[in-house]
Amino acid sequence: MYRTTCTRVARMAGMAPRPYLLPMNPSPFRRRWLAATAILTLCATGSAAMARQTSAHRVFERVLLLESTSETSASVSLGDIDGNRTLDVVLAKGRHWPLVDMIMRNDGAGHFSAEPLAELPDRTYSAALADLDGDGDLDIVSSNDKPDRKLVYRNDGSGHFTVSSTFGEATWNTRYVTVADLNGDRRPDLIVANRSSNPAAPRPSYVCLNDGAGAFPSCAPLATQSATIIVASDLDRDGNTDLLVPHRDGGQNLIFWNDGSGTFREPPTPVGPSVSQIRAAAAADINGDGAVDLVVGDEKQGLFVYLGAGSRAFDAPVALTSAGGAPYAIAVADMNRDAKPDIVVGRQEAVGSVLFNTGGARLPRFADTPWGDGKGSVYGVAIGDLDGDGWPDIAAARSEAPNGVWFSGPPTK
Ligand SMILES: [Ca+2]
Ligand SMILES: [Ca+2]
Ligand SMILES: [Ca+2]
Ligand SMILES: [Ca+2]
Repeated sequence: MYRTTCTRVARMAGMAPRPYLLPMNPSPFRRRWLAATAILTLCATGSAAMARQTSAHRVFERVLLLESTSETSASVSLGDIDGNRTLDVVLAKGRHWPLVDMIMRNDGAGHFSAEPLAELPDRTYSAALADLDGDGDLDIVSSNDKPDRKLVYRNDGSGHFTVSSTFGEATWNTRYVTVADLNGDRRPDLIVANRSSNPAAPRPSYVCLNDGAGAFPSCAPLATQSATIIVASDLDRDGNTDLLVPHRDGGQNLIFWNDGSGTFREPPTPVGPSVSQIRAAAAADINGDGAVDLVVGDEKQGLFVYLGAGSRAFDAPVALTSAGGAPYAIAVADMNRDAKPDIVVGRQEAVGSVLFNTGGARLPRFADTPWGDGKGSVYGVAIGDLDGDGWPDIAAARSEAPNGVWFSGPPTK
């Protein structure tokens, strides 16, 4: 039960749910860092008894800006990079313009010290944390845009990183990378989203399997046109992690079904409107019926849920909020510890939303609590308890505004 709950919460938090992250028999070292992650914080607080005591909504008013400058960041990731049981921050910076990626070490009370991930600036859209080589510490994979190489950084165990290999081609228009064990060997594989805004010149996204030692020597294409996010989740609950590839530039989203070997031979299933412009998406069982649902943020249409209907089918999109501003980032996590997954949204030049899940029946319902100052564009959000009070906080990667953390607090009234 414990493991099932933790796996579900990990999925809700948008974190890789496979055994390398939550092993049945973790090594002592891995057990230590697992204990320090938000996953276990969420798990530990997700019991029904706790839920009854803590169902009030939370507010996100206390802010810590992580930098004084307003640059171009697109992604933030959380994990204990140095094994001291605190959740550290990795900021992917640059987008089209080269910048140095940053690590922010957390003292456990939500105070951060910054250091560069590497000396050289590059055009990084996202950086994902995972133990790629199986030695018990979190490594980093960064999805640089062309013409930069796509990099794998190995952790020495103390949170110092060196480039150990590259993956894919430097010429890819890469916008995002995520990690999941696609072939069941307990090593995380890479899923890489590439963009093309020209329908006449589609660009495939790619799956790059782990060679077992944390390198990714070959990649296989997915038949896609343009993507800036890919969601790895077992969407049909057959035990194999599938891939939702939302369309970024005017086409239809596709789901690629994994046969368990990390290959995707079946024709992909179209889902959602025939015209989509999606930057952000997540998968989780929002309404608690056992079927995985899809949450998508369409730049022009707004925020929607596609409820899972079973048998690899999804219901028509349902709009989630009338709040303005293009949704650029989405995370799903239980923000008020009532055991229902909530939705955190970051927007372009508008305040974000925490959509507290108040539903329980077939159609989901939400209470919209704003967060953020509405400045800049929130390209990435990550959820975890950064100040050690047991409540999940919001870390935001922004462009044209400083990166920051919005801490969870009790309602003021
Ligand atoms: Ca490692
Ligand atoms: Ca599956
Ligand atoms: Ca559902
Ligand atoms: Ca909740």
